[in-house]
Amino acid sequence: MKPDLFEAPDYYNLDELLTDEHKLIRDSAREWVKKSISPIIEDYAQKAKFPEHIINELADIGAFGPYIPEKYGGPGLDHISYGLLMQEIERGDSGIRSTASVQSSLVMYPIWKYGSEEQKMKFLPKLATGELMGCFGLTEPDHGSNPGGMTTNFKDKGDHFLLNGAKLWISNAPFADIAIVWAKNEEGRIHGLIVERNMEGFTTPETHNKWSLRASSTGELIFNDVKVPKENLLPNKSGLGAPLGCLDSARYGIAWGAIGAAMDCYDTALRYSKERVQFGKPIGGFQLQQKKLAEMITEITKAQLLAWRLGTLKNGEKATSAQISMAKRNNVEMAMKIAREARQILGGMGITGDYSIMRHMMNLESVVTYEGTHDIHLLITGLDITGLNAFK
Ligand code: TGC
Ligand code: FAD
Repeated sequence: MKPDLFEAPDYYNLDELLTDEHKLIRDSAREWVKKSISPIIEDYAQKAKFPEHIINELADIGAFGPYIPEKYGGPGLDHISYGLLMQEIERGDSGIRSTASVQSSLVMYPIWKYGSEEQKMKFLPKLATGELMGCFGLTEPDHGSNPGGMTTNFKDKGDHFLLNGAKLWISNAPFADIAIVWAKNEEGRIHGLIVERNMEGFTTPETHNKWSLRASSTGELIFNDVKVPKENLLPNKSGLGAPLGCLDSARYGIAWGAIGAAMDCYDTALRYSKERVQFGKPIGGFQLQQKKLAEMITEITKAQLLAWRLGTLKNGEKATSAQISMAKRNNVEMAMKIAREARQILGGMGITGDYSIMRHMMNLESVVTYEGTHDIHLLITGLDITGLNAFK
């Protein structure tokens, strides 16, 4: 892959809206991506391997549970900081951002929000340092967009629960030490359970043959009469709203992350358009290429404003689930369109691994599907503005 010459676009001087602390966190993550991700990511993606050696470094830049309070080992940052971290990491690769999102929003968040004090003290500090890695099992083979139909279940056996079922498409599953698993009790009520790697009857086969998110490790979670100690049930929230609450936090991170992927594609295409000469002049001098680039920077700027405003709402605990859905949906689609257009500006070179664009383009096919598909988020907005539920 070519040297990483990334320069972040900031057309509306949005840096002025950030505090010194935000900029420090953002800039150190940006430097880390240049130093530790850009030189290796193409190779790992080609080999379809997750670079496990970066886990400690992700912890060092504060990417695991950025908003978790210091009492539990987190850095206690605000939501703009969390967003900026996701943006910078996804500028490197969506799969690496996935690992950070899952650890933060889908593993640490439910333990922090729904766990007992003992569970928080036992797991959160080790998750913050990467000593423990986690995954989140909601999706099942027959229940993706409709997780409320899940069939994974647990029965009360007196001194423990007995867990049976299967989860599919689980990021980090093949190497995770713990899994936050959503399952129904005998009354059909959804609860979260902390399932640990060494529990008998629990296996995590890896999912192969992905053309997208190749540097992220994806797998299944299979539960065959797994004995889960009762103290591993998350006691403070149940029902579908519990996992969906975690998704709000992860979707928020994706709304920022997608901007990172888009910025990288735009920056690469802009630089290439000024260097590549055809018909005696740089291709960036042709109106058709300028139209593409001008529309890209316009869409990136709009997405940045949306994410920043959502971050301020989130900091004030005022962001609604529907507002988060809108930002996830808009910003991922924006990034997909920019990746496709940027790829064309590079002509044939755009399909090679010498540049990051094709990898971003393929990754975004997962990002538009997971954490609620593009269509599901549209229906969430539709429900919010009409009051009419298209799901039922
Ligand atoms: P519905 O009847 O609407 O709601 C059930 C209960 O949940 C509450 N609720 C929420 N709570 C918090 N946050 C949200 N976003 C919420 N949305 C709904 C709701 O108020 C209700 O509470 P209560 O107390 O009345 O019971 O549920 P529904 O069955 O009609 O489904 C609604 C729908 C379709 C929007 C929802 O199921 C959905 O979002 N589906 C998409 C599934 C999804 O996003 N899966 C993601 C899996 S995890 C993943 O992809 C990780 S990728 C990781 C990576 O980054 O690598
Ligand atoms: P389906 O739900 O079968 O949807 C298929 C199509 O039908 C979609 O286009 C959808 O929009 C459309 N559709 C569905 N319902 C409706 C409707 N009511 N109206 C209109 N259209 C509809 N899950 C986890 O739990 N944990 C993870 O860590 C995780 N990581 C993932 C990593 C990757 C790489 C991928 C690809 C997925 C991951 N997922 C994870 C699963 C992801 O959340 C699901 O793929 C997603 O929710 C969609 O479910 P599905 O694939 O079963 O598609």
